[in-house]
Amino acid sequence: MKTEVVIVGGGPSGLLLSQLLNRAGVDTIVLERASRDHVLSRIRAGVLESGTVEMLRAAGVGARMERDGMEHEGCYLTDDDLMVRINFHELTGKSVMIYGQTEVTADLYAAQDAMGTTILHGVEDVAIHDVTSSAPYVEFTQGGARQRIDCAYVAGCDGFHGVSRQTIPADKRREFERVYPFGWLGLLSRTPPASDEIVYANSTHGFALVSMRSPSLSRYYVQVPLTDKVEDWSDDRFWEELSRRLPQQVAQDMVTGPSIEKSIAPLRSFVSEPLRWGSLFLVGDAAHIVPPTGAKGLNLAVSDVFYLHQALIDALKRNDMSGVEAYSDRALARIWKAMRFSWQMTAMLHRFEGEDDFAPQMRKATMLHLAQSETARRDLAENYIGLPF
Ligand code: RFL
Ligand code: PHB
Repeated sequence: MKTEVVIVGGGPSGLLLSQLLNRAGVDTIVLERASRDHVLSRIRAGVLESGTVEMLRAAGVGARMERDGMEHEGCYLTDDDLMVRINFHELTGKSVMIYGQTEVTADLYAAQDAMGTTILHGVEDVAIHDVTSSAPYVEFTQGGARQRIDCAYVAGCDGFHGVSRQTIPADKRREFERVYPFGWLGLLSRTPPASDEIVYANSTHGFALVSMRSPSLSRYYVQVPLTDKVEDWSDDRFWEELSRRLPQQVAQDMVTGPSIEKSIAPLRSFVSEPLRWGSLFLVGDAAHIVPPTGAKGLNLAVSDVFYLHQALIDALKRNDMSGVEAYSDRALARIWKAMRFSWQMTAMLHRFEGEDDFAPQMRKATMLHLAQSETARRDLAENYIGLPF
């Protein structure tokens, strides 16, 4: 086989890149290890920055999001019973969209089907070859047969555990990592959300989050020790712990119900540099991970795709290599700012096991400062709604 760009990974990064490139007349093949149903069943992000919303519209996949997404003009941060509203709209003129990653992915698959692009599922043992030569190629196994695709470029959109990052020689890579000593236990339930806006709750019992997917579908999280297993958490235990951590005026409106999904995700900050190795580019979770506290994971994947799709179109259609050469530095500059924000939000809102008495006082003081200073709220809002691309 032959194509212009092989895209390894059919998650949100890979699908959006394929969508944008094909619309510009660039030929791609997406290689995805899992089945489409599996990709669509992973419950993950829920908050889209305004720049992400614009990108999805520009990619021609905005219609269902416009109809079913929920535009939020603010969110709450709380410390025990103190609630601080961050009014994004007033502070920045912008808002965020609540629309699940599963829906974004479903819209992208539908658009790709309509365009007739090539997405191969169930591929195994992807190997990326000769990306520092003028003739790169990718091999993989599908249905027991080894296959080869010759191409001009390879986009590594295969997530944190993918093969793309490992293709860059270890002595040419630099990795930066911070692992947090807790995880998030998430629960999805067919109940009306306890708040009409997202609530990031800091409490003496640890962090909790109120989020949603629709007016009748709630998504909640509680901070848990890394040693906890999902089986340790009955639905009853989850609801009890959640209401202990939320301000009384939020907890009192909470409607409980059976869980549809429950899972634990560890929290980590991770960046691998550079993002380019010859004709191979790393995109999204393949290159970086943020703790979910700032809602930046999916949004960063989209900004990487923004820089890369322009770079590849310029290279393939206009023979202009400037975007390809600048990709790593341009994307990393934005990535590190989102890393900082996600790390800061995580430190501001979580209880760290074994911490001293000073730490909760710092969190409380940060929250009081936010309550009293419009400058502090504007800074948070500007980062939350998303820094410019
Ligand atoms: P993805 O979504 O991981 O997609 C990568 C795709 O590549 C496939 N793949 C391979 N395909 C072929 N060959 C291989 N060797 C392959 N290895 C992997 C995988 O099957 C998969 O389909 O990365 P992408 O596209 O960069 O998208 C990034 C986002 O998914 C991610 O940043 C966010 O979901 C992060 N994230 C969250 N972000 C938020 O903003 N808010 C959240 O609440 C939130 N919750 C989460 C999350 C990530 C989680 N993970 C990765 C464990 C919760 C979880 C559990
Ligand atoms: C979610 O709705 O899943 C969600 C919302 C905000 C976050 C993280 C996750 O910061």
